Amino acid sequence: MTQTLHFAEALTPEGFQRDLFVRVEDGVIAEVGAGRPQAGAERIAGLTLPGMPNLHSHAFQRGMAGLGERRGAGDDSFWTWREVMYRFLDRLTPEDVQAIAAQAYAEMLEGGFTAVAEFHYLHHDVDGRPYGDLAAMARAIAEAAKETGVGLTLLPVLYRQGGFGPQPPTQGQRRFICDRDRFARLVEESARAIADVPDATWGVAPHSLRAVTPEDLAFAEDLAAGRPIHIHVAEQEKEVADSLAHNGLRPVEALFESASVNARWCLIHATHLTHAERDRIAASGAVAGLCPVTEANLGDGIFDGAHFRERGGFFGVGSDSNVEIGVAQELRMLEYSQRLRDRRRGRMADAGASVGRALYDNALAGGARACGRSIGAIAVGRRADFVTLDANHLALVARSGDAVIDSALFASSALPVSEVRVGGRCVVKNGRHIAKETVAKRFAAVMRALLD
Ligand code: NGQ
Ligand code: ZN
Repeated sequence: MTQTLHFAEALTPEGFQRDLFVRVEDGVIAEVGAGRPQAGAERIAGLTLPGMPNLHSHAFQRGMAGLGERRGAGDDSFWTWREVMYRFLDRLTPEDVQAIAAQAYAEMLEGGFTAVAEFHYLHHDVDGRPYGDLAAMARAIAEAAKETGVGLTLLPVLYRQGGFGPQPPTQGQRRFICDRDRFARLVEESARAIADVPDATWGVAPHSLRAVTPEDLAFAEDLAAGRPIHIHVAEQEKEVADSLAHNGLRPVEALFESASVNARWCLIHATHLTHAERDRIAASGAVAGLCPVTEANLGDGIFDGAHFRERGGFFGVGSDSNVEIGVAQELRMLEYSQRLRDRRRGRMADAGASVGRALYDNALAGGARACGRSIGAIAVGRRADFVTLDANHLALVARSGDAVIDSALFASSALPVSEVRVGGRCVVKNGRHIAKETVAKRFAAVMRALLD
């Protein structure tokens, strides 16, 4: 199918362009150029940006947003939150997961994310035994992506053990566990499950250095065979201490020791790093997968974004626990965390440059790399993923160029989105997802049944 779109203004790799014509063939940008209006071209007002990839999501956690905000009897931490999370996922069926994921993905699209890398570890039935259809849960994710239109990178997670040691899995982790053979089959069947999701792809995700051995890592790298490979790393200080106690290495050191970390890798969180580790990740071409809203919510700590960026490190953002979902929230929290630590402003941009633009451009490049799909720019050969901002939004009045992005990220609680297209298909109109009602109603029914 051919579409011609006429953007009033759009951000291309060459900068902002007015009256930009884009020809889309089967969801992919086939031609970009300024020119005279063409008959049949659909005109799109406002400023259009390339859609943002969301490089890290656990979609089911949208259903427990806010439920981890009750302080426990003792010290409240990431680890006590994790217990609440395990209790929440205990009873979820594939139908529940599909309903919750669809809601999360619709909100992502409304918030400016056009692609998601789903870090998927809830594999098995409530008793810990595999479903008859091994990829039943992966299929639920695929269906949610298909229904909402978000671009999907599915990352089946390899989870072998409860913690360094190895410790046996706890009761709360029984639904995640696979041996290598079963995992290989799961990956194969997950790949089949996404076959009819437009332009979807897959990779693999060893959950963390806590949950796999160095041998498992090598196995996961082989299975990924050139595709994206994601891992949680150095999110919590206790994790760093446990790693040191286990093998004398910090988590990032251990990772570089046992894997060939390169541009295919996405290191989620990477919060607690030495300067040498930070510089090593930057030099490797791996993407730092930052989830600033979740990292704040869980009390993780602050990634050294300012220095990582100065060293040419790739980074992108993810909504992770989905406690709140939106491009503006993540990028703003990333910049603000640096400001609060450094007591300075403009941490994530070069001297004299727009902070919003620098954040947006960097997160596009890092996010696209982490998702392993041809996305992240309005350019020939890329997917036609567009986010159009509402030019009439009060936060954007009388702004132009970079100032629009600055105000959209810093002066509006959420990105002021009017329209979103994924692979050329319009999925958000007037700021609302086209299936919002259906998706929200099903989500509410599932939540009532679960929490009653
Ligand atoms: C997860 N989430 O897998 O959902 C993790 C928590 C863990 C974050 N790290 C569980 N934000 O890391 O063991
Ligand atoms: Zn995570």
